[in-house]
Amino acid sequence: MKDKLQNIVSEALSQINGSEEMERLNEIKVAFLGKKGELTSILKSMKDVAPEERPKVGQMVNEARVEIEQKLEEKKAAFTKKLKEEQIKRETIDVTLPAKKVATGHRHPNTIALEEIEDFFVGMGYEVVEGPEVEYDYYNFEALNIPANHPAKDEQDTFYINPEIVLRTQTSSTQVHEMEKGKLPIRMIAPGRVFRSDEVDATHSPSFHQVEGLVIDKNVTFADLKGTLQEFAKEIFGEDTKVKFRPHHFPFTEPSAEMDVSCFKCGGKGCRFCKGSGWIEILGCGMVHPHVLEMSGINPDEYVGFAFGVGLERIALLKYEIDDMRLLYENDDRFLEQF
Ligand code: 2NL
Repeated sequence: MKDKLQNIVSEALSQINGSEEMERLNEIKVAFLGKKGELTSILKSMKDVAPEERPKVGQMVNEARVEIEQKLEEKKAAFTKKLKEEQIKRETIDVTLPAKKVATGHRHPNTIALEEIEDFFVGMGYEVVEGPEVEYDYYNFEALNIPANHPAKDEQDTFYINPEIVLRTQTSSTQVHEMEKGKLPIRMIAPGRVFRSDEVDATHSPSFHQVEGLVIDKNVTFADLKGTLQEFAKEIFGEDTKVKFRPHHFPFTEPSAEMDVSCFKCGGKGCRFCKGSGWIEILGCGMVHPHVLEMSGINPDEYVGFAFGVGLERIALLKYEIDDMRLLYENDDRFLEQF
């Protein structure tokens, strides 16, 4: 009986040692320790053993079971460890490999230009104020001294919702609302979308963007206007930029001017970019017309102001040397990802 047990144990151990995968261990367990297994069959043959021998045989069978079970556990642990090691090896990440490029969005050239403009004026203590795109005719025209017979009011140029309501043609309307509030002094810029009934081409669009500026205080002079806009030009087009003011006419300012900047491409010598003149027209400006102040409830004997208006697209096109405005509205990835 003892020999028989030892044979069973050594057979079990050798099978366990020789096994090459986890599943095999289960088969061995069933074959030796299971209900119909070899050890169990020995227990069943106990009835043939003399009663005084039975405890001893029982103990031997138990020891054999424990030995086989221990060996099974050891082997199982070894398999688990090996599997884990293989998995770690398989899943190792080579941190030295180049990373996949993550596609990020790009700011639209208009946005970049606007943020630059806003940063400059906010730095000078101006407030950024936005207003409605749909306006009363009064705020868009009348309050700005634009008379009823002015060509800008023509249906050819302006989108009318009804005879009293328009899509704003400039963001001055937002500034008129600020003036009406009566909180002085005012230092503000009004950026936003404006509308004009233009055919689409390389330099026109029925909807584009403008940034207007307005300063109202006591003792404001044309020199303040010139100094402010000269610094603005340097900020946007570079430290070496020179500016030139040409007399002009706007109904809402008096005197009025247009400002040119020296060509940042050729430095003023004259090139294709500035059409040989060395100068590029940038914006319109002037001292706020006393009648405009008066209409919004500001006493022109006490307060003076200067104002200016600049086309955002014009700045973006110039700055990034884009030769067709339509590119700004098509949202073609190949265009936008260059910025
Ligand atoms: C241009 C010219 C300009 C203004 C806008 C303005 C606003 C108020 C009062 C007086 Cl509330 N003026 N705005 C003044 C001068 C020129 O824009 O060519 N813009 C693209």
